[in-house]
Amino acid sequence: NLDLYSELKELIPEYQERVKKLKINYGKVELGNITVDMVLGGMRGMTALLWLGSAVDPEEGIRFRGMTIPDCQKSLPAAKPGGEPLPESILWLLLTGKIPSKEQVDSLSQELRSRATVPDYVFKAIDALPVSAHPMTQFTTGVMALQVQSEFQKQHQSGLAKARYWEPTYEDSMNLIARLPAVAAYVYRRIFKDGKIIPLDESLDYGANYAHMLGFDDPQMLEFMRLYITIHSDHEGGNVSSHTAHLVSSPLADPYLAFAAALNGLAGPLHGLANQEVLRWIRSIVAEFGTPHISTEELKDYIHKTLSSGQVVPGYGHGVLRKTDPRYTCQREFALKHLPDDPLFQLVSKLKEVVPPILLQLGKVKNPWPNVDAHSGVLLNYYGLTEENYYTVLFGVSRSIGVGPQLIWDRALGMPLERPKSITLEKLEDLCKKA
Ligand code: NMX
Ligand code: MLT
Repeated sequence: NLDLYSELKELIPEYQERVKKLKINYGKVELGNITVDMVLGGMRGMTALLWLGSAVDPEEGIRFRGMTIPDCQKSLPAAKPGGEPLPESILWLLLTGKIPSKEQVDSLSQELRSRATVPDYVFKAIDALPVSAHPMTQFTTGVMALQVQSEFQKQHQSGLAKARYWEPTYEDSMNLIARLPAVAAYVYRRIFKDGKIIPLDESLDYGANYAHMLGFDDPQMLEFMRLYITIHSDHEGGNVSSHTAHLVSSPLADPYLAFAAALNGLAGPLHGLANQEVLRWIRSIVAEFGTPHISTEELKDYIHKTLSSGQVVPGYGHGVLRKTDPRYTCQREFALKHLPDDPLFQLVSKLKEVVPPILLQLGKVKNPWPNVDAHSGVLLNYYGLTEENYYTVLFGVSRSIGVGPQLIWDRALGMPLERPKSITLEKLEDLCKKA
């Protein structure tokens, strides 16, 4: 099949059968015990969600449908031979579990461009906010305004049968993914440039078009944007943004409503906003010493100062990972290839040596290694996207490519309303005393 919809339609009965068999034959199989630590510790290590697109191994990091980032770089269609994967490629892979051909990816690029028109009232809704509103607030407002065109909401109100829920979810998810770059680019240009919209270029792929609409056309920046979107797309189901989208869509809130909620979680400084915080922190180091060429001792002092003021070191640590994030590593490889002499890149490299031993000394940090956010800012900054308050919007656009497919599968597999049980403090104490 050249088109994604037909490919998916063929796959759905097979997956439905697999899930049905699991429910009937293995419903009582235990996946682990729930402990007090899990209830009081943010549900770490508790396997409680079905997520098709990707899985995170603590030691190895992300695999997208079983493929590591280097596998994706090797096997997924790119804009040019040996180039970075096209975001359309990862979207196809996440939704179907299959590596697409270049023709399939080109057809998906075309489909996304054909869905990309954003109604004028979306820009007007953003315009109602002060320019000083945070880019994530403006972006999420745009997403809420896009919801006006939800097919799911419309068809559900007209009595759509449950077996067909996935169809308008597909429409909404694809429209959402297709329209986000124009909304996100508008936010950027409104706040930081002249406010004029740069129209979509019919000859460009998804990642390149987003960069182009922001106002960047350097071919290296376009490649970086393709890589950036690909690696930020999905990180299994338990991270705050993906989990939020899954939860909010479970009572049949449409993909726009679910994704806007996800973005609000992404805007938290311990999640997606960390990329903004990293560049702000790096800039504060440079400002303190008046140069990016800082000695190891000076850096150590600065890190201790950050920690003793009660702040976290942004870009370090993770809820699941226990090694350096492979998304950090692939950005480092990109930087080594294209900007090895950039002073901020060199500072980021030095931080990777200096931060982990200090975090380890604290004795409580489970993962002292850098995560995805420790690196992205210096690359964006190098290519001229210097406004760090905008960085989480880039993460948000990318995350739609992981969330959209799962929302479609949630409806195709008839996933129920999510409603875990909670416990009172008294009951918890009572149970513990008896244990
Ligand atoms: N700097 C200082 N302290 C830290 C850090 C850090 N980078 N990472 C963890 N800790 C502390 C943490 O605050 C906690 O302290 P306390 O017991 O006093 O509350 C303790 O170490 C144990 O935390 P962990 O179990 O290691 O980490 P957890 O799973 O709770 O949290 C993060 C994970 C990612 C929230 C945490 O590592 C962090 O705050 N990192 C900095 C922010 C960041 O980079 N976030 C981006 C994550 C990736 N993303 O894009 O979402
Ligand atoms: C993500 O990409 O969502 C972050 O690494 C956070 C996570 O996985 O918990």
